[in-house]
Amino acid sequence: MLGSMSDASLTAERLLELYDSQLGSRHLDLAARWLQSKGRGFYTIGSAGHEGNAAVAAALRPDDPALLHYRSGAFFLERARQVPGRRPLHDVLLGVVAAASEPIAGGRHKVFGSRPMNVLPQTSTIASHLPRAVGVAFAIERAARLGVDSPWPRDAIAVCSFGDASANHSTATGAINAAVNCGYQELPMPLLFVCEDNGIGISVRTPAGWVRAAYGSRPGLEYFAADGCDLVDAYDTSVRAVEWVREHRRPAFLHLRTVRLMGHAGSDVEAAYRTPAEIAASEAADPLTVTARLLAERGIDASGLYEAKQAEVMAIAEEVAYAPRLSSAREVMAPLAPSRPTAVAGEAIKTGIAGDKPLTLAQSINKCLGELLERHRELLVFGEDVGRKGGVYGVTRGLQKAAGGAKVFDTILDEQAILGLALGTGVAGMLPVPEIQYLAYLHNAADQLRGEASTLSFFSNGQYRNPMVVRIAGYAYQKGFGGHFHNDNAVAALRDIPGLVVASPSRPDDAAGMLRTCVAAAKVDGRVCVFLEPIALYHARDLHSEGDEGWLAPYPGDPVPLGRGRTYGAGGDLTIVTFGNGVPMSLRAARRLEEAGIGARVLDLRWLAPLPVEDLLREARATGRVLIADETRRSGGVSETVLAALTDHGFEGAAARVTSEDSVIPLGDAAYHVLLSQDGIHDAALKLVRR
Ligand SMILES: Cc1ncc(C[n+]2csc(CCOP(=O)(O)OP(=O)(O)O)c2C)c(N)n1
Ligand SMILES: [Mg+2]
Repeated sequence: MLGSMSDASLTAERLLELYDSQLGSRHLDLAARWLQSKGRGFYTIGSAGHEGNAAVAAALRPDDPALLHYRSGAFFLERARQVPGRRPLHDVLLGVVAAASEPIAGGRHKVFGSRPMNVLPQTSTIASHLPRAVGVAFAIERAARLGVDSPWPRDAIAVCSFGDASANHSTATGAINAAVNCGYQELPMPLLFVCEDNGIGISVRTPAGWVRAAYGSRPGLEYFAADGCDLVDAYDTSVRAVEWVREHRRPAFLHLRTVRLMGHAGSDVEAAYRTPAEIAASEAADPLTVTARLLAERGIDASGLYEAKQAEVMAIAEEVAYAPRLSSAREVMAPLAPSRPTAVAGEAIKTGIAGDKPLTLAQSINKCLGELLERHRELLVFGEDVGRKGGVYGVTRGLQKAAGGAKVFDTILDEQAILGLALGTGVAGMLPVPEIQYLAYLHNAADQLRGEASTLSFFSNGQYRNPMVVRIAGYAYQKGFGGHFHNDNAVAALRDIPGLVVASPSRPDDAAGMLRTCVAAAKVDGRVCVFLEPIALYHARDLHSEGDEGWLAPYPGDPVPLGRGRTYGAGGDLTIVTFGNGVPMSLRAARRLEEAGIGARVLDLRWLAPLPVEDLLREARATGRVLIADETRRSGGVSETVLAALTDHGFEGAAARVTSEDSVIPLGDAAYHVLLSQDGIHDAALKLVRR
């Protein structure tokens, strides 16, 4: 046992305090089950057997940001002890009964979280918080270096905890790899990974010794191991691990061996998959009994403490059982998509002086990023190949040189890590603008947007936010560079994420104006924005004929308001509703229709979320005929939402759609068999007008 380190060992007073946290945690578990039995509680995953994590909290400082495993009751109570004015027993039980007055999630979920305690709430997707934890650890030093106000001091360290089964998840292994890689590059990465190893994940045993075998001797990851049932060992080892990370600014792995008591959750019948002997062995190692024994060995009288804590917790459980819950959809959804359009417009206007030199889409975005980097000290641009190379398509060319490697940098090839970096730097007060190299490669990391980024304000009732603008090069029609992965036109996975802003610029001037609005919405309202850049239009110059330079535009002075479309022409026979590559195709189709005496106007939606419904209805009603020209797929694509918006708002005219097929995009010219085409738009328009 390592408890012999005299300066680290617990005093009698501290031992009693930690025991108090352990007891509180155990009784919270029991009270949660009691509340459920009374029909008042909704959450019974407990911390029983893991109460040794109180020692980890005791070894840390309350300004060390923590992202916690769901068995962190004792950690939470112990940290609350270090922060004045907390009522953690109340708060946890308010969470269990989904009370609207619960201070972090406001009744939206039972999470361990608290802004004053620097505990960031987690979703129940195991390990999904680890990429963010890497980002938080990265941000601690980067914010200080750039002079950005961050919630955490420069000598803080980040901690994240997770279970033994979760340690196998690719999200966990990816995050640990990202942290080790940073350390290897000698970038500060003060992150303590805490694996609470109870030997099982629901019913599946972790092979004996596996966690140590996997993480015990990894170069660049300092390994510490302790008996999590023995408070003194857990504390002394935690102190060593925390001190090591704080001093070296490198990642470490604390392997805390625990037991799991009372099953996975209240509903779990352990006897179905564990022998009575196994269950008995866990109970014999109960950390509460072990601490009581430690106290007795030191001659400290702890009798009656268990019962006293039980009475305290049960009284609170009775008190909160009927606390009011969220009472309307409006109340539930309030933190999802904060929107202060005037403030956003005010912020967006501050960048950008109109230019007169015609630019391509790529040049316009590049210029805009340069200005935004100059204006915002906290803005970061990162991703694969964005730094030295300046992007696969040159969109970030020259930015690293101008803004410096601390603000514009290449990352490892891991989209999950890229988004994790955005999540962590975002909560730390920075303004991340990560790039995902191709739309197809967002999908392997989409949970970081869906499960993490877009839920943080929901599960923290707006107290935490992770502003970001994720630039994604996407859509099809690339000439000479074919195949599905570089021509992905699937946006369904983005369209239904609550609160997510999806920008889809087509023209160079709109792109800059929209990017400025996205960055302003991220800064002002903490919004999560996806900025879909049509690769095939990056370097387009012409619209109708070679050399007409119809797709160049001067740099704009004004930003584009969120959720507002752009109308081309005033034709009275039909309205073509489109976006992205569909815009120039529709404009060319409209010209042909005009030659045949048919007047078409073209509405570029510009924003796929929030959809510009007002503009859509106005332009639809102006002609009474709508053709949706949609380069995404027929199923799950944008046309579905446009049709639904027309129906929902009582549009009584004719509506039709022409889309890409429900197909994966093949290599070479075969792609054009399945993609929306200019001729297809033209023919569908004729058909609609002649209906
Ligand atoms: C990504 C994901 N897959 C599946 C689940 C369902 N699930 C919840 S907890 C759990 C087991 C986790 O075991 P471990 O990491 O050892 O933590 P423990 O519960 O033992 O503390 C599973 C499979 C989940 N929450 N997230
Ligand atoms: Mg486990």
